[in-house]
Amino acid sequence: MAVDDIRRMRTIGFLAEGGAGKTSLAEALLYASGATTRLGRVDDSSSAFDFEPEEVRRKITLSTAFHTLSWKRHDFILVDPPGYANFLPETRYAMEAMAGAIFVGNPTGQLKVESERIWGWANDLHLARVVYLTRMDREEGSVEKALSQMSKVLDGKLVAIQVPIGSQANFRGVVDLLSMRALIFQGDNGAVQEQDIPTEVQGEVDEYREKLVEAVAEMSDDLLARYLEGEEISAQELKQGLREGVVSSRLFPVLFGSGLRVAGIQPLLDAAIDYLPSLAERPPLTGTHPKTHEPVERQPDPAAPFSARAFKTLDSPTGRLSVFCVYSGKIESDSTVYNSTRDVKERLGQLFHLDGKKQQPIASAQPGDIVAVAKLKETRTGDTLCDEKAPVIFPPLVDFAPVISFALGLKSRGDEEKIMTALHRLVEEDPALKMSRDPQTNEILISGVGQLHIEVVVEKLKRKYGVEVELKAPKVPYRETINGKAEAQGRLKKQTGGRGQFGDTWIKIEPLPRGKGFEFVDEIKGGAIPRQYIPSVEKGVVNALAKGFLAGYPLVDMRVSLYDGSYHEVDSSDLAFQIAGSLGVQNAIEKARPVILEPIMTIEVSVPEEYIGDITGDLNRRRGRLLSVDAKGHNQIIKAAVPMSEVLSYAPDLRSMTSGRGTFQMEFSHYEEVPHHLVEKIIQEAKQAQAEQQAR
Ligand SMILES: Nc1nc2c(ncn2[C@@H]2O[C@H](COP(=O)(O)OP(=O)(O)OP(=O)(O)O)[C@@H](O)[C@H]2O)c(=O)[nH]1
Ligand SMILES: [Mg+2]
Repeated sequence: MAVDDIRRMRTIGFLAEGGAGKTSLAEALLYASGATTRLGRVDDSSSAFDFEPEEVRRKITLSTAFHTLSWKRHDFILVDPPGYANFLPETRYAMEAMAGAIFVGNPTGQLKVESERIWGWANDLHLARVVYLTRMDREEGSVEKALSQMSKVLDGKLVAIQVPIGSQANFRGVVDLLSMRALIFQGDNGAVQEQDIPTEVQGEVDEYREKLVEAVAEMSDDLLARYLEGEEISAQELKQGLREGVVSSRLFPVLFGSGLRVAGIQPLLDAAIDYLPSLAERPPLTGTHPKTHEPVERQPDPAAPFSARAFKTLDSPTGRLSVFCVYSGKIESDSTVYNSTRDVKERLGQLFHLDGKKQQPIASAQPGDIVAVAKLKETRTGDTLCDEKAPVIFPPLVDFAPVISFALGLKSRGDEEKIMTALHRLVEEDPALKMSRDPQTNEILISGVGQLHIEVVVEKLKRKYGVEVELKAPKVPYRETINGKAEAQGRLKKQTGGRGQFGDTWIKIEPLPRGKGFEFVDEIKGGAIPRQYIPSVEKGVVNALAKGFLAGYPLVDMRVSLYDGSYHEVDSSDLAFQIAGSLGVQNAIEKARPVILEPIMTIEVSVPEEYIGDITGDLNRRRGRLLSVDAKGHNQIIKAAVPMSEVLSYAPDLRSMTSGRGTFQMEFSHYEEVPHHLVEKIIQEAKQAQAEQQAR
């Protein structure tokens, strides 16, 4: 691929909830454009995008994959990320590389919460989108139903630019509302033939053409005035106005088809060219200068200084592969760039485009390109690469806090080092995976987005690095907090041999809303405590909060204010004030009604109708709160909020309750106060664990 004009490039992502049909649609685009000679399918494991063994086995996308194609003198790079909740960090990172996106829905208009979440991220990034409703061969629906359903949850103006002809087995074509011609599907490769509009859809066509013209006219005062005066708006003006609406993410055109049947695919390729922007039409990217910290802008222009961001790392059989998107300038194979995040130079070897797992060597890359390069020494996911003479650092990637943790049981002690090395490499690949040591038990902990995320990690450990581990029930990350306000003194006065230790603090504490964490406020006036000891007090407070009060769990969601105190010219020290701060906050907590918080998960259980009673009854016994029950195909989706401590081993329980027919997904939602009658039990268990630890 060698495009001289970057306006003829389309770097396009597929966005939607899990199982929507993104990968199937991407395969259809490859096939229809001639990039592949056979249609790859998720269901028979022949997709170029889902190639990792863990993906093939589950038939879902776990990791973003890429492919190039050419269509009508435009070069596309397709970006196919996951959609299931457990893998959304990967999706979010891939969105940094997209210049535009195809949002995948279906003609029923039903969308899951993951779709809503991804749509929200796309809004944050001002990402231009066309909406493609796939599964027309299967699902019953209509323009009216799809648009009204989707409009309930997606903010943004959806506007049909096609009306489907027939549905399900009888789905045969679409009417293009711009050209006002019917496009009838021909053969199996997504081609269409133009015909007159069939009379059966004429009414619907007139209705949605009118809505389309109106929506476009509203984009500009001039067009609106002419439209209101009844003047005809030309096809060219309509297309131009629509493009402006899409590029500025004010309009979202809706198309119909079927990825699996390769139906309505050429019109989608055309729409991607006509309406989605290249990177050149995207706003400049803002970063900061690494030395001066002044804001720096990078225009998506090949003539500008080079800048790029590594947004993905792959541990491939041939070594580590860094994938980056070029935002500005040009870069050639075998050149040296500057990693501004780490302040090191990196020598790039051969640059590649990725076609699934295949690497295609390229000589150079420019804005809009997604490029892979092997064996970078220092570069990690999220780092900025740039021209050393014009340095910039782009903002770091969004951090996803882990919500579920497991302790790793090792098959043999000697494996420990091997596992640590392997885990380090997996963490490099997957920033949402965190690894730590339990300070109490010294066990290796891995934390991630959900059960499935962690299970996949365990499989990869075995396949890629030959290490086997067992997952042990995650420990519940309880927290503590306070329900009331209090003030107290913390005073240390000791005479140790010669020199004494003196520190005296007055501390006020009050609760903050859930999720607000910890705030320290310095309200010392008139030098009651010298400046240099204020950080000492804060450090003492932080240490005390980390140790917990009731059961040893960290205290959160509170404001601690230091408002008075006293000191001694000779005997005061950093340490004395740390201890005084720690004592002060502990004395205050005692009076501020301390409580224990527990993590609450949202769980979505999918079961056949006959199990609803059993499942909801069981969730009830687990202190769950039912949120909704909705039909989805042949199954019912039960949604509930349930304390994490009650669902630590839900997977086997659900399996036995439903003879293996139920599935579930779980995600951290928020923290809530533990009911009174359970507090004592948690305190006792924590004490026992501490005692066992000390006995060891
Ligand atoms: N009938 C029909 N089935 C489809 C269509 N598109 C996808 N499917 C099926 O839906 C299932 C999921 O399709 P995928 O393409 O893997 O969906 P996805 O959005 O990539 O899923 P994840 O990447 O795992 O989030 C597969 O069994 C597909 O065969 C379609 O247009 N019609
Ligand atoms: Mg997929």
